[in-house]
Amino acid sequence: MTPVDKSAVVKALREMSSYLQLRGENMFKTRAYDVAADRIAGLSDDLGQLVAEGKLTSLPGIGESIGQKISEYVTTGHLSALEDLKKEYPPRILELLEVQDLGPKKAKALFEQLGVGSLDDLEKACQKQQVRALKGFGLKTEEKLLAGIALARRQQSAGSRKRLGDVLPIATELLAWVQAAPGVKRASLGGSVRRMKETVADADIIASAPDAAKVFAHFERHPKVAAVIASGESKSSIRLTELDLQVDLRVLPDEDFASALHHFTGSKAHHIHLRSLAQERGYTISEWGVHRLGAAAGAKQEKGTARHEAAEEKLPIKEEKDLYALLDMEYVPPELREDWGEIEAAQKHQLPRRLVTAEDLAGNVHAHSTWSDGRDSLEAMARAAKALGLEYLTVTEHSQTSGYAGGLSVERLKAQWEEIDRLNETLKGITLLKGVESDLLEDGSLDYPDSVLAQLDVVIGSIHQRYSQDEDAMTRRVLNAFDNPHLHIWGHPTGRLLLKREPAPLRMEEILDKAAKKGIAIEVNGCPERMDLAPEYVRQALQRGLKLVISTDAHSVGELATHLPFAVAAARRGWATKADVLNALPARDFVKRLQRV
Ligand code: DGT
Ligand code: CA
Ligand code: ZN
Repeated sequence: MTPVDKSAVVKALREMSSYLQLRGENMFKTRAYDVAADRIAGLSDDLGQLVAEGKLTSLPGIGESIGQKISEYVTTGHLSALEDLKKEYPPRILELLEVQDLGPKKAKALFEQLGVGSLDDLEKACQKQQVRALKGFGLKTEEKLLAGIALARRQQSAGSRKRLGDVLPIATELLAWVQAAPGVKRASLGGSVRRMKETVADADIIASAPDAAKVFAHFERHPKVAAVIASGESKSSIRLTELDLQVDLRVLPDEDFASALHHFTGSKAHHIHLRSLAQERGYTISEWGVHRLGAAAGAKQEKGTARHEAAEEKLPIKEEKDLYALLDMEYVPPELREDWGEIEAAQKHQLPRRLVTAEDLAGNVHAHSTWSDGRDSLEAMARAAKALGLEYLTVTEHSQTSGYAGGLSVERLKAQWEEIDRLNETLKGITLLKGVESDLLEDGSLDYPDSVLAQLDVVIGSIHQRYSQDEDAMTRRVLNAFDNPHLHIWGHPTGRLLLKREPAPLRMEEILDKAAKKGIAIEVNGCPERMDLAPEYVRQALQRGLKLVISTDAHSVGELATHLPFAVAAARRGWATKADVLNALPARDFVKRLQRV
């Protein structure tokens, strides 16, 4: 039996609450549905079993009436109370509740008095200045609502995507599960996850095995599967209880594995470009493999004919590199497959010889301990870095202005130096470098006097506050900071938080030009919420000859390791090689290269 899709139950309960709020029901009644939804979402027991045994109401927060509704939904797939409520409103009415500053009472008034039933309706009503005339609204509200609509739209379009950092661990777990399925010979992640794109819509897995049905049966039995969305001859799609993530698995005969893997790795843009090159040479590339066009190929293109089978010769592709070799191209690593110039470079054999890897790094840069807002002691961080085989760790706590993050006063900073000296004496095989992550203040000055900064090995400068500055002010702030000769590294440069906060407005080319002139290194930050700098800017930096540091921004022992793949991926997607990365150097050379005075 397929386990019950808990996320569908949770969604139905939340919708019940929203519709009841729109109707103006009292808060206790509507809250009860939200409480029940939270309870089900956090449930570790099997919901289907609880329903079957009639034990739902034994859960705290789930009363008789809501318990019955959950049972109805789980056993019949319908919730009649919800369906009745939906009939009373236009289909997109709940969009209104996504708008900031628009509660259920106001939404109710907009619907009843102006017939507003969607974001689009609301926008039109605001533009026609109808909203300000309603009782309890006004000009200010109308303006706020327009801004809220824009924000809600952005969230809608982002809402379907997820951060790579959240998806990669679970996708990797599913991959291992598939690899253990009966008869599986080869298996790999595909799609945007394999390309290590910062945000992804779903996870794709490609596998080869003689009997696809057996692999699908195993796949669909993974304990985290909430629902099987579709199960066919060559593809199975499931949705997981975690993240509501969809995972598509394709299983093919092993002779088709490499070309299928290549196809389902994408990107679509990379493929479209590659396909036109193939065509010029008389080949077709598709999810069914690579074929040489036969003499009769043109005639075979009528509708209904399986042209890939009939008059065309299928070429053996054992590995992805065979496919590129056929087109006289260098192998293109998945992270570069975006049609951002990698195809032209591969044709000219001008791709980077070898992209940087985690193993290339000698030191871990940008770490916080309990001295500021980290969760582990400095000694624990040092031992963990050593256990990871690293030669050095840069200690870069927050600076004094970041009081909320435990930023260090000058006295505290100097006290930390004593501990660092002591640890460096007692711990063998790992060197702690004295550093700081200094705020770049509003005017771009650093957060400590020059005399203090001059005593540090590593000075990272980051923007943490006053993100609301306009492009001019923000750009000047960064340019000014580069004039301080004690600044070494520009930390998490654009300040973006994936799916949460846009990059700060910056004139990036002007900034990178100055960084190149001044010898500032650029951080590629591996915190999975950041992955900052974005690949296009990493490339622009490298084209100017700038050096990178690949950093973890670790706030705990665990993050020293878990953040690293995302920093490396971001650098690779910007075409970085070992030679571009300063923390690939031994400690002494690393510090020497950072110094500007
Ligand atoms: P996502 O899921 O939006 O984060 O990005 P992808 O790249 O994983 O896209 P997805 O999952 O829709 O498809 C996986 C790969 O399959 C995609 O990268 C290339 C291939 N693919 C899908 N649809 C098409 C298509 O219409 N044409 C071509 N040439 N390839 C496609
Ligand atoms: Ca995908
Ligand atoms: Zn920071």
